[in-house]
Amino acid sequence: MKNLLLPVLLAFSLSAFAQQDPYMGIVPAPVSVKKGKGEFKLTAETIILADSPGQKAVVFFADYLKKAGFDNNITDMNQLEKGHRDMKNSISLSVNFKGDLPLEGYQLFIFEDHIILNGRGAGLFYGVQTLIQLMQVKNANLITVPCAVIKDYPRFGYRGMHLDVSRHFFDVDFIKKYLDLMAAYKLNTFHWHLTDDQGWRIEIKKYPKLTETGSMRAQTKINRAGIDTGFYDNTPYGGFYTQDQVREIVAYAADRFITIIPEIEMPGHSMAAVASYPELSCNPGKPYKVAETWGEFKDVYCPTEETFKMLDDILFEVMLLFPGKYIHIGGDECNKFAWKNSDFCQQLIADKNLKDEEGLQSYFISRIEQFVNSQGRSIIGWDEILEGGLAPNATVMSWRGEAGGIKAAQLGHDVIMTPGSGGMYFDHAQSKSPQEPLSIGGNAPLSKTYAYDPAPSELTKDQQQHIIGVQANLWTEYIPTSAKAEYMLLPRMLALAEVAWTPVANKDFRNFSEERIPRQLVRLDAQGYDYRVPVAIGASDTVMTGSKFTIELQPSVEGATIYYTLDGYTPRETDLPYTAPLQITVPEKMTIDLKTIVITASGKRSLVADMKLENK
Ligand code: TNX
Repeated sequence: MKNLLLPVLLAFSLSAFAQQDPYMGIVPAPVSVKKGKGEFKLTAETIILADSPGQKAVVFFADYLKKAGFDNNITDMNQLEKGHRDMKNSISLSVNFKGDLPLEGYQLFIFEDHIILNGRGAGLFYGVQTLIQLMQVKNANLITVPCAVIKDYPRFGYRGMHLDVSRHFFDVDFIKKYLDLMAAYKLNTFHWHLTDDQGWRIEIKKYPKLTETGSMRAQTKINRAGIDTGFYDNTPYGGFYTQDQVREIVAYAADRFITIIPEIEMPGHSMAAVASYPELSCNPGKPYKVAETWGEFKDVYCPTEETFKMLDDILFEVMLLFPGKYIHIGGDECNKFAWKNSDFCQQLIADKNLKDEEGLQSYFISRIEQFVNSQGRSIIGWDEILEGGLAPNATVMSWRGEAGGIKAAQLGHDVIMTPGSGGMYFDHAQSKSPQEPLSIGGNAPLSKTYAYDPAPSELTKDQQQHIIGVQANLWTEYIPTSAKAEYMLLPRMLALAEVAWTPVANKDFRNFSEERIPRQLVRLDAQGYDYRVPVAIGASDTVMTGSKFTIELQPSVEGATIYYTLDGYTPRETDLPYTAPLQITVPEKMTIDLKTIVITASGKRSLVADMKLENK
């Protein structure tokens, strides 16, 4: 990120967008913003005061300034005489201030001659994130911050982003980059999907074969046909995190007030583990291999005492690495074929008086829950864990729509909403255009993600309390590169942030997509993120009828250029740039094909939007 900040923030200052935007470009939109007049000027002389200089938010802020080329030291406020908090040309970061703030909340006062930021714990950190979003680096000696008073706190305590590192592996540097992004937009929970059929990605000392064998697959399916057809890349693929790397990532996240929830999948999605230790399956004699394609597999963990012992051991090591309250135990898509055909399982169902294989699944999850609870932690499972009866203390992640979440909340269980139908699946395409890259299917445009409300009206006020938050998921079957992961993530993750943080009354898609997203994207550009460039504001794939048209467009990214054609060809940078509203007259019985593309200053390109102007 070093030295990249300068051009981004310079671009910011050229912006006219910010002037009309009631939220001053900030994402997620705060609870309350009162714009002031004038600006604060941060220079080498500015004094940075903190009453807790070691607090992570303070350290983060000092680091940020350093990277932008400002090495102002932090002065310990406690060593100053009383009444010096608002000294001229100072920024003070305080955890000891009068008055209460909601959990994770902050207050930010930006005056012309000083800035005060109040917040406790994560609150101070989120105040710093807002302050950074407002800062405009004018040159190597001057940052300006527009005057304002901002009061802010989150709507939900759980604001999650998931990443599947099994289907494709992402290295430590990328995970850190992902966490940076989450922190900048006030997300606080990283759901790390560490195991699945296609790869076991976390070192477990007691069971080394999990990574020796389970982290490698012989090849990967490349197309999206059915499970048994299609072609493979003939290339071995693998990767895993050592325990040292996991500790490093956990600490990195904690420095950004992000808790990591590790997911160890069971009883299904376990081919990689079964291939490493076939005794975990109901047919230990069968030859197994780490999965090379996607979907549901028939072989799963067998609920033997040996399996439970091994899973407890694994979870024990996992809990030593991850200090958070929750351990995600998966629970989704457990195929019952092997259990139906296993004498052992059928006998167990009879012995334990279980109803059927769903009852057996419930028994499985409850056994694991007992162990996790005995270690002082709690389990989260996908909504299938409701089938056959919910384990007593489990939190449910509702992914197949909201029904599972609603049912769990009615039963008095905590719930995290993450429905694919609500635009929370970032492996779905971002539009219906055939120009979108390969995705798993489904359509989740930015507007759909943005519109999602995790509090279902079917629930009473009390039951609503069980909706502890919301999450979006990034499954990576068709995401083999980090650039594509960023492309699928951005800008939808910013919409997620607003769903999770911003009060419903402050949400406004037009303001979000037309005023704030263009600013945020140019900022992400300079920080080295890839993203999907939205088509020009005002453009879309449509047919319009009439004879005279005035087409007004706006770039979807600040500083970007819109190029267009009227001849049916795909526009590129050699075509006409859009500079003023287009006046187009369509002769009778003719159709004019207006095609537009947005190309950013960094060279990123939008899809081509095709507007057919038809005079019938
Ligand atoms: C379903 S969401 C799954 C994942 C897939 C995903 C693809 C969930 C709990 N299970 O294993 O990757 O669909 O969208």
